[in-house]
Amino acid sequence: MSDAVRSLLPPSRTQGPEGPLVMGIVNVTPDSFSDGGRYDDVDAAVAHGRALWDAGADLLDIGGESTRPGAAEVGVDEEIGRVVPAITALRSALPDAWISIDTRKAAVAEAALAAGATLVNDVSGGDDPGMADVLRRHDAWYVLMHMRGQPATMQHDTAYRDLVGEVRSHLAERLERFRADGVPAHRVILDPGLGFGKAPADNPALVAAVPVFRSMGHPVLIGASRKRFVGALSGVDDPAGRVHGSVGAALAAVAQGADMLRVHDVAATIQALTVFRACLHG
Ligand code: HH2
Repeated sequence: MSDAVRSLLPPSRTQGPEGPLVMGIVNVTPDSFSDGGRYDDVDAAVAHGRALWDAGADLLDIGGESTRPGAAEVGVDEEIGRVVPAITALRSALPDAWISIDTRKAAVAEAALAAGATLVNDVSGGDDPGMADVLRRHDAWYVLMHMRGQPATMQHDTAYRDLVGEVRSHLAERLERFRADGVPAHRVILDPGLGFGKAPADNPALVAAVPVFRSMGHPVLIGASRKRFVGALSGVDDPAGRVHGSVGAALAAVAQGADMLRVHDVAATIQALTVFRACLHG
């Protein structure tokens, strides 16, 4: 784990100082691909966040807009109305928890940071020109993810000449832009964006390429959880049934040096990580 990410460790961390940070997913949406409609009222979101926290999550990632392929866009006010009450309630229920906001919109990031979030998880990697200013003013952490196109269209063209090289240079360009806009570089985490404008075979290739992304000098996050490529590799259609395959992808990402994992199934991931690390190092 990189020193930068180590400073995000919550005091109550259950896994000890080594190993990746585990970001538990709390989607307060009606339509997320694997858990839409399950946690979209404040009580359900808090109960789910508490369960993930008790299972050992280091951060809770609150999302108010599905980014599954073909998902409809959500307006700023509606997204704020979904995420801010959940963040406020989670902040008071779990004061030690780090909260991350999964949004592409600077105005939503602003409202979420004001409500107590610490990190902005942006699957667009900074498409909103106002994002840098929000990050700078709040001194926020930022996940800069690679996506080609928009969620509505991202699976229309998934051909790359040089997959890893193109993802790397896109991330490098965006990093440079954020640096020029005064965003503190030591708070930026990179993510190659599994499933976002990628063909099925691209996703394992990006996990195997974690060392390439880490060589850019930033921590790396991998989000494989319950995704379609896991289903394709394992022959499981139902996203909720892809836990074992997702854990397999998570362990491979960690073996390649990933610093953070974004997962739905925190308990299963942490159990596997604990045994994996013990056996890897003897
Ligand atoms: N994947 C999803 C959403 N946000 N953020 C990062 N940094 N990396 C990812 O791989 C990533 C992400 C998609 O998963 P989910 O939130 O479960 O689904 P939906 O977008 O349908 O809400």
